[in-house]
Amino acid sequence: MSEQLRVGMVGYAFMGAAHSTAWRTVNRAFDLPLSARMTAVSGRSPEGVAAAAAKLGWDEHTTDWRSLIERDDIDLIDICTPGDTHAEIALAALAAGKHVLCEKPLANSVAEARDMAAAAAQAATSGVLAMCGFNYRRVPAVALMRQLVQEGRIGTIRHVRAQYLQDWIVDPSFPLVWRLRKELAGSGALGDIGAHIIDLTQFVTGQSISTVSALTETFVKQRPLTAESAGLSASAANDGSGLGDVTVDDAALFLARLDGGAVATYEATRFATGRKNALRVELNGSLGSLAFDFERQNELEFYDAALPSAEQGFSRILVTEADHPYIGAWWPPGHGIGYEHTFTHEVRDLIEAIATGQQPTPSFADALQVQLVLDAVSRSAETAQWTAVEPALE
Ligand code: SOE
Repeated sequence: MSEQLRVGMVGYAFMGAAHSTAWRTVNRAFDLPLSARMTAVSGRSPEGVAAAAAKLGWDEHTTDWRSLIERDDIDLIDICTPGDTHAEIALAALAAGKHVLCEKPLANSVAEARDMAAAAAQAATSGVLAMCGFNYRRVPAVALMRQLVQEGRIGTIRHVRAQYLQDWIVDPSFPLVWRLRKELAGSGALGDIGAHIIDLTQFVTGQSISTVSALTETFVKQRPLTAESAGLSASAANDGSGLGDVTVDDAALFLARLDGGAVATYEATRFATGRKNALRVELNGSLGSLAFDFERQNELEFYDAALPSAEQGFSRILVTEADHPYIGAWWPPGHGIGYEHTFTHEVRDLIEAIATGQQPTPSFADALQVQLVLDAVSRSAETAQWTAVEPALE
């Protein structure tokens, strides 16, 4: 039996369930130097956290996240709470010498993200490691996309076209859940799903966004109040408690320049009726193009302009073969994988990094850079001006 990595998880809703699945399956799929142990989960509701622990497979449960950090038999704190609590929990965990996995976006403000990145850099000097959970980096087709870019297969990247389209709040009677409240979520579509395409495009291109020109819109300005801390599947409130203000964006669109010379368009919206989880990225380079759509996540489109012209055309690579990133751990060729596997791959890479003392990616510094882009987009939308992304180092 390998040495253990004992995990304490804070939060048990959608992301908590996804992370639990990952911790539960990672050692079954991958041979790793450390074996994940689901030691304890915390949450605010005593009944809720007890039920979650039983359902998701945690050994113990508590309503006090600080008690997880105080325990000697926990090595890593996994933060799956709304953004308003990330900084406090992560800073406390790092100060106590616990490794940290923190859901995206890293924080609700640049100031918090800077504090977290500084604390992570400090902790790393004594071998305590932190990672931010941008799970879509670990879709095999996305990892293959990055690999092909790095191998020079599409040459110099000229265009980046990125969209993240959902439709779960199109109905104006959908309640005012935490993701629609700025004090809890930081921002709306921008931080929740725009952050993913910012991270993902920077990851696959190896270029960073330097300037942006943005607009944001809130289409439905008030929604039924809800007592639940529910997420995407919340039902409309009918308790007569009235309407509350939506304080975040429903959609965020921006143009950008990347520091490697590419120009880019980004669109993040929860009002793309009929689009459920359409995270799409297309890259056009001097030697070819690559395109990915999460609604067809086991596929990658590749146009190879190096082929004789009579043979050129977008080809559809089925990313289900043993020599594709991560795939060899799963099913026989051609069978494909799903959303939950991205989280399993994430914790697989995190465990490897911890076991070998390497910095896992995306680091808190990488996630701070995403936060700086989110901030530039918000400022640009407010001022209607092209806006530079602040440097990470002050
Ligand atoms: C809601 O928009 C959400 O759950 C995001 O918070 C996740 O990060 C994304 O993976 C799916 O959609």
